[in-house]
Amino acid sequence: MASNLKNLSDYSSKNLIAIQEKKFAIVVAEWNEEVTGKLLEGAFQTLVKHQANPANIFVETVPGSFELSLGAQWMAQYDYIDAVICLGCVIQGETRHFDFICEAVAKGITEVSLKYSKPVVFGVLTPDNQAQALDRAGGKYGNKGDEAAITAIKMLGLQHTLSSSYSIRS
Ligand code: RBF
Repeated sequence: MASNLKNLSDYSSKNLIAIQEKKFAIVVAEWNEEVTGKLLEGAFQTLVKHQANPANIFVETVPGSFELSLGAQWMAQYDYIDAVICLGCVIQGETRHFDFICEAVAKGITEVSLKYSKPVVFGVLTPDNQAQALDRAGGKYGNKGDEAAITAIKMLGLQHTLSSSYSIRS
């Protein structure tokens, strides 16, 4: 579904768990800071709204979205980090940079997630222009940062459900 048909800040309660004890890393790109700052605000506030302790949310910045994968890896490698949320905004330009960055970061984030077997969330906007980006960073289509935080919580919820239902069967 295209994001102009969905409000990114709406979500169901499925797999939402208590996250008081969970530790999160948020890695945020400095490029398009006026957008990524709003994504960060949304992600942080959503975690806190779901009872995360602000002291358990570790925020680090990387220069651009291309560097999100390595930033995520440097955070995910710590056992105490339960989930990593990557936030960036890559705006379609006139060069092929857009394709290279989007492809690299999508692949890189997936690899980190699988390598450490923990949620590493792709909270990266890939709009055609800045107006579209702002519409999805706390504007009329909600906030991609909220959605990224909810995704992290739901994946931790799923992990919890799976570990409690399958571990007793072996
Ligand atoms: N980083 C982003 O996060 N979003 C962008 O829209 C973005 N556009 C870029 C366009 C050009 C022409 C270049 C050179 C870089 C861009 N970057 C962008 C930065 C990129 O993610 C990375 O930090 C740099 O390419 C590293 O040198």
